Amino acid sequence: MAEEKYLVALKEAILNLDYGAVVKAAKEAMGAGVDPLRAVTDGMAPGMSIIGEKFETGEYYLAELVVAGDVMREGMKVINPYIKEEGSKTRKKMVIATVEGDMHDIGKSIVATLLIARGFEVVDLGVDVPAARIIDVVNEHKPAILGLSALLTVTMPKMGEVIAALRAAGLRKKVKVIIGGPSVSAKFAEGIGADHSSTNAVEGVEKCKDWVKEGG
Ligand code: B12
Repeated sequence: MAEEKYLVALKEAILNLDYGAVVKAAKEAMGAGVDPLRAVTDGMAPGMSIIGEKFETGEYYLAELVVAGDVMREGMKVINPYIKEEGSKTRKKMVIATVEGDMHDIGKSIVATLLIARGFEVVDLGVDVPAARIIDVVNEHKPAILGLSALLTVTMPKMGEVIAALRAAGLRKKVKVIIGGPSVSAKFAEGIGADHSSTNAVEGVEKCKDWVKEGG
């Protein structure tokens, strides 16, 4: 299929840690009318996964991880303006954050991008966000959904701390909580009292969409 060659070029630009190539591939893909969401989820994201595997096997070091993250961000900068926001009369709010102690933001940013494309108003708090700050923002913005991201085994329990803090503040029943990251599971979500867990941005965003549809 015609889109495939553009997706492969994006993936290879990430794998080659090549800023120039990712910008070029992203511009060419957008120029050719490739679906911008596919460019992210089926082009650049699979490249990032392979970089992760190379890090795990010792072929790549931390320096390469940092560069790969930056290269992906450069690609996102080109693609983001092409992502059309779905028309929605009452835009539902969503707050999203990577929990305290965790600096990984690529997956969370993809989720935020997809949410905006699906008609949500997104308050993205960034990375390394303490529970107290998340509670303050939920109090202030009153979102329909709170999304939490954690990639490290040591920071996953922080998502449970946020939910406990929501409960303590009397906010838990007012907001749905979705957790995400490569190691989350339905069992883990149940254990910490989250409503849903997702290892995949597209699936997670569909769940959010279903929730707000149900809620009217
Ligand atoms: C890039 C990367 C980094 C970059 C991050 C750059 C950035 N700006 O984000 C840098 C170099 C900073 C980094 C640092 C570290 N990293 Co790192 N990193 C990775 C790597 C290679 C890729 C992560 C990534 O971006 N993947 C691509 C995205 C698209 O996937 P994703 O994050 O999983 O997100 C998807 C889903 O999980 C889901 N999702 C994610 N969040 C959410 C949230 C919601 C609400 C929903 C619905 C869905 C969702 O949707 C996304 C798209 O489908 C992974 C390895 C891997 N295979 O994943 C290691 C990895 C996560 N890192 C690891 C480690 C150990 C570290 C360090 C401790 C290394 C060190 N020795 O210092 C530090 C920790 C820093 C910190 N305090 O956070 C380990 C974690 C092991 C563990 N289980 O705890 C991994 C698994 C590598 C490994 N095998 O050792 N890292």
